Amino acid sequence: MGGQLDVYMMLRAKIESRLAELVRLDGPLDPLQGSLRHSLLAPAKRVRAVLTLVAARELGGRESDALDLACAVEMIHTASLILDDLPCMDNAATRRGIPSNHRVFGEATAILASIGLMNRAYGVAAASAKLSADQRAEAVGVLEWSVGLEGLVRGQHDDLADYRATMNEAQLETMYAQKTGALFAAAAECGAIVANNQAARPAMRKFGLDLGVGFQILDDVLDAHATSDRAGKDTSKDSGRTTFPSLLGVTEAAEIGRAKIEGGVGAAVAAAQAAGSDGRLFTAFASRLAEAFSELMPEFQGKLVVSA
Ligand code: GRG
Repeated sequence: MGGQLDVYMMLRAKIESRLAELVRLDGPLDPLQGSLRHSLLAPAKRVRAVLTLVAARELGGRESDALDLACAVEMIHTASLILDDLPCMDNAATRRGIPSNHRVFGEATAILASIGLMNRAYGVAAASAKLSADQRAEAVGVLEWSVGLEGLVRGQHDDLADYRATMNEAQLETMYAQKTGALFAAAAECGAIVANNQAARPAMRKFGLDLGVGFQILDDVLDAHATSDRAGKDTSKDSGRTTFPSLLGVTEAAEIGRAKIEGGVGAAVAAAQAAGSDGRLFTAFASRLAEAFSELMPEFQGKLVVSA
């Protein structure tokens, strides 16, 4: 978050410590528990969960009230990464700088850990003690939308389908909005729910979708451009697939990703201002999201700047 990097790190630390509490062991560490922890507690940016906290704060709520929903979002994201890495999907060897889940624990345990994590996420959201029953029900509904047939599951399906090879830019963008944007959208909308700010929900959904699409495009640039060591996960997985970099080249794709992220900021800032805050954390969050890619790809240094 630019000069507010420390704010980002502080929020991330709160999320990581609450995640560890939420999956604390009651009994011995068995392979299933080990598998779940392997992915959830591995080093990660936690961007979606931080977005939930930022949105709650900017829209008139309290970060502390949003912490469990933020952790639920992160659990769903982690569950999706475990599945994404499986041999039947991306067949990735590395994730979050360590071996992918199934390479350590086997496919069956990895799948079960992913389902366990997703199930735990809904449980955590439904039991979020700082929220009213209505808020909890709304949050669970938003999370369900983001995972479901208009969200991650649909996007991932279309990503793997044969017809991906002939997708044009608009179709790719729809698929990215589902596979990646929907969870960002749910993360931001959960912040509005925590803040009891119904009016801000459409703006948060749009903000999240734009952030997610831009983030996914930049992630494709990273896949095409960076080494696995730098990215902390397998790269060149998109080789031979239709992506923004394959259609437009990495430079133009990176600019479209940056612009998409920037495009969502105005409405988010306006929603924050309507709630009596200045919206600066939204701008800082979006610029950090884009700038994180230039840390991994120094050749884009100074080219992924986002402003309000
Ligand atoms: C049932 C939860 C569930 C999912 C089923 C497998 C699947 C459908 C969806 C996968 C969607 C997917 C992997 C999208 C890619 C999103 C993306 C850009 C991931 C990388 O996110 P970062 O960079 O990673 O935030 P860290 O490791 O920092 O969290």
